[in-house]
Amino acid sequence: MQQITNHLPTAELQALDAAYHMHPFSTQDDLAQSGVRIITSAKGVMLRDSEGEEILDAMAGLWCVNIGYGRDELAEVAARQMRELPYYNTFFKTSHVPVIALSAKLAELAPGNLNHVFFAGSGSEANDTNLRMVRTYWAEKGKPNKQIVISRWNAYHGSSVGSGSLGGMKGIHAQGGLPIPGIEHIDQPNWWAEGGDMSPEDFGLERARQLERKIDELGEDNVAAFIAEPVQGAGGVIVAPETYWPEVMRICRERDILFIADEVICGFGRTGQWFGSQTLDLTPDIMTIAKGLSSGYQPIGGSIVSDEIAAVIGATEFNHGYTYSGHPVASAVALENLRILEEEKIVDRVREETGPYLKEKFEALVDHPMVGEAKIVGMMGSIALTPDKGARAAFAADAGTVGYMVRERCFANNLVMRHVGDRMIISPPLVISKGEIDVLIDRAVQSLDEGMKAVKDAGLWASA
Ligand code: PXG
Repeated sequence: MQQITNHLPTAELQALDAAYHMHPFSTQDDLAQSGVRIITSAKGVMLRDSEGEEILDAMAGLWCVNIGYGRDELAEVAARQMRELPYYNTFFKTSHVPVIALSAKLAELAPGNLNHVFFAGSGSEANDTNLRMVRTYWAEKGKPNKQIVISRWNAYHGSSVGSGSLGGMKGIHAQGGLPIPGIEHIDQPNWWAEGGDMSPEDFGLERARQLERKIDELGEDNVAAFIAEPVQGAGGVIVAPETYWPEVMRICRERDILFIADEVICGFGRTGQWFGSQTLDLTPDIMTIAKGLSSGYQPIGGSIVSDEIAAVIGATEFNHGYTYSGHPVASAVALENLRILEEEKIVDRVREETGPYLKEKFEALVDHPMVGEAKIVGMMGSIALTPDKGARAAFAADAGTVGYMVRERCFANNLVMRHVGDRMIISPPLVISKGEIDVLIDRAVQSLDEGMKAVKDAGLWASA
């Protein structure tokens, strides 16, 4: 077989990719037609492709490369750990130093009484753990009927059978017989798209109280937990109105419902604190973690659980775990990533310096004629595209048509800024400098200008 290396022409790599590689969340046939962009290396916030183009990655990979690309320290830790102990399991009365050290560090960083970590290989796996853990918790407490988990439409919690069911993405539910039983969804706090004539404050309360109504409808004795992202990520960076979370917290406490904060995106500095729950003043019983835990350098996820849950689960045999739970190389790399985030004060810088700088520039995008609202928390932000700001109108074209056109302009202008429907989203590496933020915003404005022209030229500048 031929050697496949960086030196092959792009077209050949694209053809081999189309022939043999199946892409996640993609239409293979379309990709084979258009050809994929081949990323060959990366440093800091910049990607390089097989044509030698430099691309500003305003998505930190898939919301995960918090410390930026190319940190040798992580490579060295991985190599050292692979030589010393590349693998051992933690199932049968054994443990190892990297997983012990990482668990202790996470207990120190996590707020309140969240002091115990169950590891997984990804966010999806961790949410599958959570589903089984909360149900087991209530069964062990003598309340075996408390089994239903409430989630939100347009939430993303993963794409395995369990986590895809927990999520509220209709496209995921439509394939493979999801959702599984025992999961209920309520509406999301997306004021721009769904708030109608209500003020954001009233709408936030109304959406929170849907949780209360749903619990009453199902019966408090049948509900185990509520799961939510502090800021919805994959759903389009939806920031809830300020009234929403205090009300949700009140309801969870009063109704004796566990709260799972899915921190897979919000965790590890993304919102300007170690966890989104701290930024939004939430008190979870479990936090799901992945992505920024290792800055994507190794696949690792997990659940940080409260003293109370750990005590109840600890009294029985929990028949759950993954071959790679607490993988030594992934654990060592995650620990080194946390050291860098902490010692280089990257989270503090997001909160106090670069985050506010980005916020000012990003929110000013609302002055663009095609941008209706701009929302940003720390380093995750989104803008809503609209043909009519005053009316908060959606485009008449199918949702995502216009967003895709703007995304294509971003791609052409060497900026990775994604679209979710007709919202444009960013989530750059947390190490992005002020100068790089300027480049990001310049390229975004240019792409919006070009995108708006393309939308008008295509006759799509019309309200739904
Ligand atoms: N929870 C949240 C909040 C996530 O964002 C997961 C769980 C699942 O993690 P794993 O590691 O199993 O992928 C995620 C993942 C997108 C996109 O298009 C977002 C994610 C994954 C894939 C695509 O924005 N988030």
